[in-house]
Amino acid sequence: MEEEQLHEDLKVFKGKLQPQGLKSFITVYLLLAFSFLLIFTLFAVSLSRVSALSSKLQELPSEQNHSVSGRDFLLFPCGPGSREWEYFGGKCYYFSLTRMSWHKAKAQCEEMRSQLAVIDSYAKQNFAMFRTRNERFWIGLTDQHSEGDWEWVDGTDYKTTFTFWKEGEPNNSGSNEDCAHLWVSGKWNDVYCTYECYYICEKPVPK
Ligand SMILES: [Ca+2]
Ligand SMILES: [Ca+2]
Repeated sequence: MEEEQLHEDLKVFKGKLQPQGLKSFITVYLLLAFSFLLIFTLFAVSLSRVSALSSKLQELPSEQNHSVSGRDFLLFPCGPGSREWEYFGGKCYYFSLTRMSWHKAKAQCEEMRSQLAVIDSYAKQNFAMFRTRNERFWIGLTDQHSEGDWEWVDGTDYKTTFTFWKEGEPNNSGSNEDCAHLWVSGKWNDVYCTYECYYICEKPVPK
């Protein structure tokens, strides 16, 4: 009898214990699931932050490059790859180191995607004069097509534009002087076109 009673009590005890055990198991399971979810969420957030930081880091060199090119533009507005070109008044100028005839100089400038300089203002004359002191330099001015009718190579109207001829020039000496250059004083002189002297090329600032 006592044994039967013991079995009965055990059944009652198990019956009471089982739902509580199940509850605990579900609670633990839910806690675990919640923890996994939390860890996963934290991991995902961290990953997205790392990814954002990495893309920002990738942007940094390009910003740096931009500032370098900006600095280069300030130092070399005519392009860091062509430092022999000098900037003045929104244009770039090349002062040659070799001497040649006017036509060869004209072709040489064109080969460098430029033209013989058109001195159309006193400011530009001053700039050119300062750079060419004591040497002769061709400019883009000729009367080869019609004696006395001076023409700028870019079609700038000669008659209404600035001039800076040396006293007594142009004199077409020997009836053979059809090309203009800056004389040693910086003032203009007409001379025969096959004369060999330095030359000034001019081009817009590269974009
Ligand atoms: Ca002439
Ligand atoms: Ca002359």
